[in-house]
Amino acid sequence: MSLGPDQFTRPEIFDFHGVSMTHYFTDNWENVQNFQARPDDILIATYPKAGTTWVSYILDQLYFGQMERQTSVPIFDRVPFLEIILPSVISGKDLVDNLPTSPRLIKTHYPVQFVPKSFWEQNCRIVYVARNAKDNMVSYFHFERMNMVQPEPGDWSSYIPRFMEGNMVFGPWYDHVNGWWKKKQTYPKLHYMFYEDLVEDTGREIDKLCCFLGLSRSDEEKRRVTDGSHFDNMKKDGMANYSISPVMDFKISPFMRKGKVGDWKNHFSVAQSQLFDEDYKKQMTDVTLQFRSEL
Ligand code: PPS
Repeated sequence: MSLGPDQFTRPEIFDFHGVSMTHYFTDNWENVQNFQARPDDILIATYPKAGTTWVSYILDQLYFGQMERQTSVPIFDRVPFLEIILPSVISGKDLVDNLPTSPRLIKTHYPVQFVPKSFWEQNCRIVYVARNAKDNMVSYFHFERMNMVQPEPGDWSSYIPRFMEGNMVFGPWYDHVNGWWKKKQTYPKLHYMFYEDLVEDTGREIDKLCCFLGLSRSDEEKRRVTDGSHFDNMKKDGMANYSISPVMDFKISPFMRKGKVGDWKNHFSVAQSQLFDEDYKKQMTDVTLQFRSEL
């Protein structure tokens, strides 16, 4: 019998070294902390729902675009999720260890302080993607509705305070984006990018990525990656749209949902938005880190 969403149990959130987590991302903690990075590994780090899959797809295309793997291996196996461990499924860490590619592209949602030390020791390149809080929250809400290994999200009005309090898997959005932003000041091999910039001009952001990664690609090649990674194309791509993930129920919501900046306006009431903004100002005091919630 093949695995499906019914076979998984929604987890409880608990405090883990000061961060809200679920056991699907902590059960393999020791092994993950002892992970041996290689100097050419590339870590793609994000708060959940900030554009991980999009940037994974772009990097995978830039490095391995013309290979047969792209049409036969799902993105979550090409760019494994380091800390995930689900029953009856190979762990993310073992998937990374078995990757045939070089460089290895590795996904994580860890806050910066959880990253295994060998990434720092090996001076690996890291791409961090951040997304404005309101759209990030909306996307997370719909994701928790359809993903059976996430906690039950409840209704929207109770979800907003939960997000503001940081009682989310992988902890508060605020700490995550700030923690990685601070790291950038002392770790030069970290490229910090924004989902909104990618939506505004994907080609420009791909140029910046190539520069950071030391990749020279022809204009034609970069155009192919820009067009190929368009939301509509990725949504149709069975290897990129998560349609074969065993834990997601697409009858509730698709993984590739809207891909827009500003969808929060369809979810927040005026009063909810005002309350959120007031709290945001208190939590986000570093003026050097600015997000755009509309374009
Ligand atoms: S996850 O589960 O944390 O890895 O999810 P993640 O990939 O970080 O985020 C999913 C959201 O990113 C949107 N997405 C895109 N937007 C624009 N263009 C492209 N190509 C693209 N690919 C993924 C996806 O639709 C989710 O956002 P929402 O707002 O829910 O649509």
